Amino acid sequence: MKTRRDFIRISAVGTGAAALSIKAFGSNGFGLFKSETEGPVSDEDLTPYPTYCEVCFWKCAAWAYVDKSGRIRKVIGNKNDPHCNGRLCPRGTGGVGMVYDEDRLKTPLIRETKKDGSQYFREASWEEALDLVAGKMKEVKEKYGPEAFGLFNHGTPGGHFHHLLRAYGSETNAEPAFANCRGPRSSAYFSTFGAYIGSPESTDIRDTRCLVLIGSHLGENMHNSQVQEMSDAIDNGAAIITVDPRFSTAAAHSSYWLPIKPATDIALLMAWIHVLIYEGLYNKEFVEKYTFGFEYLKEHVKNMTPEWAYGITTIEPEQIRKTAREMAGAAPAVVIHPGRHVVWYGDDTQRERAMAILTALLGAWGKRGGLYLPEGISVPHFPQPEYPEPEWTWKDLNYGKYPLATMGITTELLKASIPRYNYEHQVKAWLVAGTNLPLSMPDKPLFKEAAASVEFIAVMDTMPMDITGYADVILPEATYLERYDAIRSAPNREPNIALRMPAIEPKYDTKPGWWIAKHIGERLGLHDYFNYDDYAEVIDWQLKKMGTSLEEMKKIGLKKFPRKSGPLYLGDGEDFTFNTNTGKVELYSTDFADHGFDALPKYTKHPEPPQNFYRLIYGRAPMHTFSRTSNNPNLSDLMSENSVWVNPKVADLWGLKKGQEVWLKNQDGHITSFPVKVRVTERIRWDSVYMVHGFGHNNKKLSRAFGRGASDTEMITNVAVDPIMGGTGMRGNFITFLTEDPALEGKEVKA
Ligand SMILES: Nc1nc2c(c(=O)[nH]1)N[C@H]1C(S)=C(S)[C@@H](COP(=O)(O)OP(=O)(O)OC[C@H]3O[C@@H](n4cnc5c(=O)[nH]c(N)nc54)[C@H](O)[C@@H]3O)O[C@H]1N2
Ligand SMILES: Nc1nc2c(c(=O)[nH]1)N[C@H]1C(S)=C(S)[C@@H](COP(=O)(O)OP(=O)(O)OC[C@H]3O[C@@H](n4cnc5c(=O)[nH]c(N)nc54)[C@H](O)[C@@H]3O)O[C@H]1N2
Ligand code: SF4
Ligand SMILES: [Mo]
Repeated sequence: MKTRRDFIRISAVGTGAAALSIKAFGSNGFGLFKSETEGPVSDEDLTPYPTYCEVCFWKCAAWAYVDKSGRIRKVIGNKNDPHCNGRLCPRGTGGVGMVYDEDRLKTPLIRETKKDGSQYFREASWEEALDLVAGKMKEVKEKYGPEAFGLFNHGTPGGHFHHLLRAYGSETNAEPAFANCRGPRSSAYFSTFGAYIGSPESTDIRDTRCLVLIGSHLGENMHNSQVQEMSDAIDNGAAIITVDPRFSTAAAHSSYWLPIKPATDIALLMAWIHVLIYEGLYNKEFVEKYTFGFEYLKEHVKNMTPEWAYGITTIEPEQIRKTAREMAGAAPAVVIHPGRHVVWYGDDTQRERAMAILTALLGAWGKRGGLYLPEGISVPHFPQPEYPEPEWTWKDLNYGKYPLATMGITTELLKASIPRYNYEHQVKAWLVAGTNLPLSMPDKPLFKEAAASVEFIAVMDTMPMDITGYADVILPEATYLERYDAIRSAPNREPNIALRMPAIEPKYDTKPGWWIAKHIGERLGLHDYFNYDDYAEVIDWQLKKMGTSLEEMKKIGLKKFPRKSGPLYLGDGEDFTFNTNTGKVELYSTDFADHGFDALPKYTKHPEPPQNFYRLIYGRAPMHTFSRTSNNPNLSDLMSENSVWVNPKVADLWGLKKGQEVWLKNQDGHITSFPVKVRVTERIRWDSVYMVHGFGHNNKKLSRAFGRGASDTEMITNVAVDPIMGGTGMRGNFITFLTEDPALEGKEVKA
């Protein structure tokens, strides 16, 4: 029988220790993967090179071990790294599959049109590809100004292109990882505490007595160190409260599972706040000393009783009281996990505010077992000229609409690319670096229209992902194991940095992102911004300024620095000024009030699925990252397609059998391009269906991923926009089942 612990533990790969017991992951992580077939090799015959993982944004520091023939044999976590503590998740371990995937982009490609109008990509030299991009950048600058050249980016590769565009004169950029991901929590926590929730989140799960997961599906969502800490917290007897309409991995290890009716979380949160206040369970010292607006809040939640919330959430009043008391009993050592992909229903900043308020009432901010006080170290700027000041930026695209957005909004950049939206500022060309927009942007028709509207698209990627199909020129980047990149520096319990250096030479005719950006920059006369021959020079200069060097970092991979900001936690009764309008934790948000938004969160009812339709909810699988790993030879072996989770009652009603292939059709008549297998399970509520995001690829060049499973994104055409920061709420989409191939029936297929 599984123990609670080994189910979610991340493997200590390389030591042969018992691993995460997700079905497909064996006892010796790396042994599962293809390189093992080349025969065993002892560690003495391998050379380790420091890197940090790029399979997801957690960026775990690691060692890539290379054999004498120049082949990477394994990637193992750096044991000093607080992101991973020496253990990589299955995706990080399998990351080497990105290098050896024979479907990789191998050479620059340029779109050509034949006489008959059909189009294809032809192989090109770097000279030609870089000339083409630089030429278009010059042309756009002359015709429309540099601001009209927009950038979509994600992860480390985007950073080099961001630098290029800033030097060129544009700050028109956006990443799906903001408005399609964590944006609402940034605005909510900032307006409450005057501080952002960074990445990794400053959750002190290690020492918590109670962890509250509201949709955060840790264990499937593989935030590496958090999953490890959660496993330890469970062993130490911490209570886990999971709120999820689905019986998630986390729910299976929880003391309480609250199978909430989707879209009603704010009602539950307000009822918890009601219980804490009206049963006198909140932290009075914390509230008195540090907060603003308690009396308003008390009055506001007066009638938001557990009985009121029961009618909305379907969670029994007694469960609501019991879980609130559980939190109060553990306070201040309570983590209300802020979540990460929090764009659900369009009122997400308000839900995040309610979570922040709950944290404050429990006195869990800046406390052991709650949220700790993170500290990072800044990496010095390499000597280069100031960037030119653009005439307009992403901020102007949001202006007057989403006042509390802290970054560019991807849908705004798309709309600004379409003339019929008549934006004052128009986007005419795109650079896309490390983001797969067709699978990550909701409202695919909007994306397609925008892509068809712009004059030029350059895509830098490692794989022939769906986005590359829209490119005029494709720039093949070397994988993270083949290149230098920016120094990783992220806030944590202790400031720390990690180095990424090439473990092997780039395979095929691929180049590192820094090299591509530099050679475009040189062609634009921007040499002063690219005043180095090798990015190693930049890193060495920065490291020396920080009191170390490239030479030292090559040996250690990760370096920690002493804290300068004081202890990890707030002392009892210590004075502290918060960076808000009132200098206090704002239970009542003056910032929201000033902008005409509700200063206190309130529950709003959202549309329900029509008859014969079910709400589409989605999430992660431990062995995949979005759409980027579905073709990875190691990881597709572990999970090659997704399925649609259907409650047995619904399956009965429709006569659906386990493993049967169905097409999904949404409320707007869109049908999935590919069928998906049914998984009949009690683990999902009857009013919803669930899918793992990242499957249903449309590009035939992905030999393993093409047509495997279905894309949740194709079903997300209704977007509930958050008025506060422009987040794209994606869970207000409803699907029904088609049991016959819609193409055979001659029905119109919109995708
Ligand atoms: N393995 C893996 N891990 C990842 C990633 C990955 O691709 N792969 N991606 C990373 C990224 S970028 C992000 S942003 C995070 C996302 O991870 P989270 O922030 O944890 O994800 P969410 O999408 O908010 O939550 C998904 C869960 O919400 C539940 N849910 C759906 N509707 C509701 C609702 O109305 N109420 C409640 N309470 N729950 C609901 C779903 O059943 C599912 O279990 O994961 C990160 N970790
Ligand atoms: N339907 C739906 N949409 C979603 C989500 C969802 O759950 N469902 N999740 C949302 C969330 S939380 C987020 S954060 C976003 C993420 O959305 P994206 O930013 O689009 O993330 P990925 O799918 O990881 O796409 C990464 C792209 O980068 C490429 N890539 C990988 N490594 C490298 C590299 O080293 N160099 C270069 N140049 N390219 C590389 C991959 O091949 C892939 O094309 O999606 C959001 N959209
Ligand atoms: S959590 Fe996994 S995929 Fe993400 S960086 Fe760490 S090892 Fe890589
Ligand atoms: Mo995300």
